[in-house]
Amino acid sequence: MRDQIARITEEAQAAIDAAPATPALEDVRIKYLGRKAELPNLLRGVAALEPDQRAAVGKAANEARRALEDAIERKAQALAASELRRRLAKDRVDVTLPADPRPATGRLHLITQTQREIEDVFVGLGFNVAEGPEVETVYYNFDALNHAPTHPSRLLTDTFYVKPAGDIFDPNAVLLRVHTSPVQVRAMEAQPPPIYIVMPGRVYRPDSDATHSPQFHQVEGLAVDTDITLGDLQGTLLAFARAIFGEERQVRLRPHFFPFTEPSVEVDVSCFNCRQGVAADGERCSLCKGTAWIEILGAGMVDPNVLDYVRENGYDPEQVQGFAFGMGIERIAMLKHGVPDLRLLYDNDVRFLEQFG
Ligand code: 2NM
Repeated sequence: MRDQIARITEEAQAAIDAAPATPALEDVRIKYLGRKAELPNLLRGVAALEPDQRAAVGKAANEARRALEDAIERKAQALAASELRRRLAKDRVDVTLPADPRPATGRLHLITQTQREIEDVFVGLGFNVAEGPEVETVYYNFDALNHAPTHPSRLLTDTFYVKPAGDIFDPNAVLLRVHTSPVQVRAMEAQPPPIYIVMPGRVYRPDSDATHSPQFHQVEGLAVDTDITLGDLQGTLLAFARAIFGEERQVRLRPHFFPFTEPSVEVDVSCFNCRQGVAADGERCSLCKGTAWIEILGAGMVDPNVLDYVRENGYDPEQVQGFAFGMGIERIAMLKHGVPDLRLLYDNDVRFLEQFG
């Protein structure tokens, strides 16, 4: 019986060594240790032996079984490890390979592109860029900008009030700014003249149609120094118009009214789509409606009353004067790129957006 145990052990060990993969090793385990295998059967036969041999043979058989179990476990681990290594090598992916087709890269929204283009023009002329809060007080949005208590844009129907909704004349009442001009007041409070700044940002008015959105974007500008004239305003805006709409452009100033400037003007740029209002096909130009001019912004000389609000900060209206201007970024973008409806800018349809930039 001991010989039999030795022969089975030797044979099983050779089979374990030869097993090439996990399933083959499992077959070996079943063959040598399974319910119908020789060794367990032998163990059952130990009971029939002479009592003086029983213990020794039983011990040898048990040891042989344990040795085979250990050998199979070691081999199983070695096989599992090498099989995992092989699978990892085979499944290797080069994550640095470029995708095919190449995924589309994003781009800045047309409004952001236009805002930055406008900022760049004024930075090139020596202006700084300033930003400020979109939630403002009546003081900064209206009072300090020389808006009379009766000015219509103060009405509940023309401004988004936050609180208190009741008293819209309280200077501390809170609203969504209707223009970026409050930033100019804040900038003048923070810095004495000379000051040359542009203020881009979101503004809010309760209007909604093909040419008005309740939230839109403005860039306003302010220059205050000891010898600023309307001529400086005109030259600055001419440089701006040429940088944005082409070097052949002219500008035209027409009298207008704004609460915070005196005199105030509306500014037109010469049409870049026609000659004297006549389009290339001989028809009346559709962009300027045959007028040869396109309105692009409002401007004027800063009203002394506005400077008086920040007199303590160095803005004595007897000593300094300034010009200011304001434009809608959406309007500039639409004119420059021929966008027919303001809402295209907010629908975020990629077929529209990917045409720019
Ligand atoms: C405009 C038109 C005209 C303007 C004036 C000022 C300030 F603060 F200096 F008084 N800020 N913005 C201004 C003047 C804005 O936008 C159409």
